[in-house]
Amino acid sequence: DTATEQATASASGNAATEQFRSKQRAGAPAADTERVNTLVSELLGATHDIIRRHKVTYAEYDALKSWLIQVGEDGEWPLFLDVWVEHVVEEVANEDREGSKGTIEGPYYVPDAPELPAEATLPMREDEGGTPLLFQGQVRTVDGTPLAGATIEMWHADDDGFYSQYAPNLPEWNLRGTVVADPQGNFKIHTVQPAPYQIPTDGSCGRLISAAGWHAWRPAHLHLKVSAPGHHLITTQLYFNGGEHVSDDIASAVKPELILEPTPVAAGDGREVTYDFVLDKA
Ligand code: MBD
Ligand code: FE
Repeated sequence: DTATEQATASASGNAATEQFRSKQRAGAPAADTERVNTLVSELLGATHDIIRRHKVTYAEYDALKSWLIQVGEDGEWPLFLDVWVEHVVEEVANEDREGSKGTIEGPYYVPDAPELPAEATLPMREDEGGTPLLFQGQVRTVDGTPLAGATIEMWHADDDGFYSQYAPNLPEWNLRGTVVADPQGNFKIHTVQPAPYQIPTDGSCGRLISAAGWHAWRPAHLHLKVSAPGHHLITTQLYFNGGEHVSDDIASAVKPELILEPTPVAAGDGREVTYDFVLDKA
């Protein structure tokens, strides 16, 4: 009975694993023996140092082994890696960019969301919960030239903290869209404010979080990919000033440049905010 189906760690984890596999088939780099030797040797060396320094026991070694096996069974490798590792990969990948700051993609991006005009409402349910939010801005080059026809892909959790295609009973493209900016690079996206996101507590990542005494929360966030021909795509997330967990994101993906300060709209309910994107030349 789908009406009573629950969001589980293994359902969302295995969906993220499948999504990752279909993306990866398109573009895995060839192995570079020298590089693999260096990186894997250093990773193993760091592990050996930790074992010696902390006198890791067989019981702890076996606990690690069974946890690693279970991460795969839960499909939670994308979640684990994107929460605890991706932020440093993103930092290194984008350290020379001059344009807008980006941050991690996370495990819940789906390509080819429905294309929408420059002023649009993201696909949502008739009774979609959450404070209405108008997110508007302009896409420009580093020297200030508007980027006509730039695309702004946006995806985010709903007012219950769930992502379409990773939780049951949501329309396929709920709160996901590809907005095409107008000839001046402008866009206006009507959506609803997402809720903070709690990492599934019933899977392997949840077990790690409770075993280590951490919390499982990410601040409320909008995910975006902004691109234009001849320019570097920016993958980013935007947060809400004063929101819970903005200063202690479990995924370490908040930067000061990524915090929005929406204001109440003059007429009607809801809030609005303007945020511009500056893209580097490719
Ligand atoms: C998310 O929604 C997310 O954006 C990241 C990075 C990790 C887990 C869930
Ligand atoms: Fe997210």
